[in-house]
Amino acid sequence: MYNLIITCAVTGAETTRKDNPNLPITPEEIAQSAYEAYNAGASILHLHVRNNDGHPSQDINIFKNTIDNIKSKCDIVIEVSTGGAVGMSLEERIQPLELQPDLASLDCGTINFGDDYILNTLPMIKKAAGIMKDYNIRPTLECFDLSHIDTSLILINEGLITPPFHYGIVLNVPGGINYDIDTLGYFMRRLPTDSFATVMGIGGKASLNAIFGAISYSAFIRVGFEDNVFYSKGVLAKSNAELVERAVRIAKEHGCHIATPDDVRRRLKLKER
Ligand code: KMH
Ligand code: ZN
Repeated sequence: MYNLIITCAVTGAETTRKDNPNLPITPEEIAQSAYEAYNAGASILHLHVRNNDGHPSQDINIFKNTIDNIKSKCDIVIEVSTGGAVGMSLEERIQPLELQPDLASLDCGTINFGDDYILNTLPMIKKAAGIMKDYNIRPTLECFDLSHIDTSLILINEGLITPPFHYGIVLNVPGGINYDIDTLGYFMRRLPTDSFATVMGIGGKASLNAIFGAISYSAFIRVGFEDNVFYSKGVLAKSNAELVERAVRIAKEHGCHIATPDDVRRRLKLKER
């Protein structure tokens, strides 16, 4: 059975304390939540940060403070978000790349995002990919739609992205493409050979279904408050770690091994630290 990588997205940009009062917001809270998720079995942290009033921010100093805090606790692989929050400019979103993290999300296209939208034109995507290449940061190619996979192929053909390719398949964003196993299968079949893929279902039901779907395709899992704040229907999750613990239980029942951060570094060929 395969070695399964679990990413935890502990905060996100759009989730609020109204959605779940246990949402970590300050650098200290985010670091503590990341540490608990790591102890539960997460080997990658997908990182967004907030400013003092809880609003999403891509401020490099807040990222640095948070990353330093996390690194003092554990060696979880850090994937900074360059998606940021809806409405942010590309320049604002790419600030944390200067910290040269292990991984960064690279959103591969434009799509509805609830009542809003996320904007990623081809020139914007190429610019972010070029900076990641210069800094030797492995992108997680976040695809919210099938067309985004085709866009990633353009980047690959132009040499902006080199193997091994790590995809993030994001299904069930409101206004986007719904999660179901057939749809996931279609996405998986469209990936370049020898790609790695992490599957994310947005919302309680899709998030849980996506765990089973990912395992059935020998893919990786992402859980956390960015994607889903519920443990079960109408029941809020107590912590990000609780969601990771459940993913670990399901994966182990299937016979999977749970990847460590060093496994991730080796398999995704991340730069030497
Ligand atoms: N917050 C969304 C607008 C990413 O991190 O790359 C974008 C997002 C994706 O969360
Ligand atoms: Zn994100």
